[in-house]
Amino acid sequence: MKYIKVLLIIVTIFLIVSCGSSVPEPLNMTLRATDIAYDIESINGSVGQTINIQFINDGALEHNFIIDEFGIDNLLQSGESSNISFTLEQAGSYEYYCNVAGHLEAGMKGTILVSE
Ligand SMILES: [Cu+2]
Repeated sequence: MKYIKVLLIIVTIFLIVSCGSSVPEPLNMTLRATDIAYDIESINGSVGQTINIQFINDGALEHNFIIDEFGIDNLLQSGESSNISFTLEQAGSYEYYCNVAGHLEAGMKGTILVSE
């Protein structure tokens, strides 16, 4: 009986250690656009991580979600939502923004920080 307990502890430790070195868990999040801002202005991730964003336009105007480096360009009308997925390949800082006239200038942007 004692032997089984020790074995279970060893197996548990092994599982924890092996999980730590694998691909990071996906980040599932909701991002809302209002008039004229995003509700989240900074997203932190790590290399290899997949980001799944449910993008919702809660505003009365149309709003976009663009990340130039990832080729993402997702224009939504008022009340629409869509799911956006991408994987972080390289460390760095990436800007997301809305290109509807005047919105970026009004501060409708945010940053994705990707660490190693
Ligand atoms: Cu906008």
